[in-house]
Amino acid sequence: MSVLYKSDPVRGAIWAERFAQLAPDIAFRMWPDIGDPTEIRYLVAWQPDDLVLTLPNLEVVFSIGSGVDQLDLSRIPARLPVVRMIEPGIVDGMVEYVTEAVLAIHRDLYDYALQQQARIWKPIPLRPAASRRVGVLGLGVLGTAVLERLRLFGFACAGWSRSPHDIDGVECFAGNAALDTFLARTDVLVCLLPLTDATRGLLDRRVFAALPEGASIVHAGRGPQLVTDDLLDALDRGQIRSAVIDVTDPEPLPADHPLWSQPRVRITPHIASATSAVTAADALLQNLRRHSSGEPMIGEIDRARGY
Ligand code: NDP
Ligand code: OXD
Repeated sequence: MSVLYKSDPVRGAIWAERFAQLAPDIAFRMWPDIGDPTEIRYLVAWQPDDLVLTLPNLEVVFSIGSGVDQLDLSRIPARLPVVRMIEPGIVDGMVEYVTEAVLAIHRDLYDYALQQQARIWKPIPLRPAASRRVGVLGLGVLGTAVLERLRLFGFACAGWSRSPHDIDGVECFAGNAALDTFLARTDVLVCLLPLTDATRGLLDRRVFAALPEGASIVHAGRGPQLVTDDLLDALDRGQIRSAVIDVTDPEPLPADHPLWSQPRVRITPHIASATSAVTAADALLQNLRRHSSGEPMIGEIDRARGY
């Protein structure tokens, strides 16, 4: 039985070593060295393209990342389960990124950066965290972990998801009918939604208008969820005060894009988090064991929902 890996070769070398140590019975192959295609039962890739169709005995397709929007599910036969990556390294990275972004907004660091450029020494009154309302779009693995950390600072925390959730210390809203109520109580909006037909273009002028005037956003979901022209307009009008943007459409963001020169926007190149080599190899091994013993795998996606 073989696992075929098609992604970053540096991470692949670490995985090969981990497999040799912990699962010497499983052959770990790195694309394009696929050996006998009939031996391959598992494929791990960011974008497998048509490779899936060349492996007659394939049993599972694993995404190397948390999201699966980069996969063309219509080209993966319906009989094959598709599993996304759930591993502690991705969670830790996202918790760090969003916590830093929310704290920077909360402590007025965008205002101080502008004041520094103008050599202005002018304290801004400190607001208690309890008076800052943070709202997270998406209460999945990442959104929940982020809220659990933000709650410890004393922020007034809320979250929005498709189905109802119950998280200690977090006001939970569910479904489209509750979106406006959630937005109206949110000073810092964090997006951690998967990209699906329902979330594409969600961060638009309607959503910005439903937030309190002067709200901020932290976007670490997927670029196509944000309507950039609407954000630029909302920034111009002061409806949105500042934005931390990790994902854009397209990526990389073109050098002449107007977002780059916005004084109250911070852009990072899709680095909010990433699959961490060792913990991800262990998560994959755990899923391979689950699959061979007939247990449900962790992170299997629902094709109908798209995440
Ligand atoms: P999960 O699948 O665990 O959670 C997704 C959440 O979004 C769920 O709470 C789900 O609701 C909610 N959701 C989905 N569709 C809708 C909708 N139409 N309306 C309301 N809520 C919706 O995903 P993760 O938390 O693991 O990851 C989220 C996303 O973060 C990834 O898909 C990826 O796009 C992005 N990401 C970005 C990274 C970066 O570096 N910038 C790194 C890793 C991930 P419900 O609970 O009801 O199903
Ligand atoms: C992911 C990402 O989905 O890095 O894992 O964006």
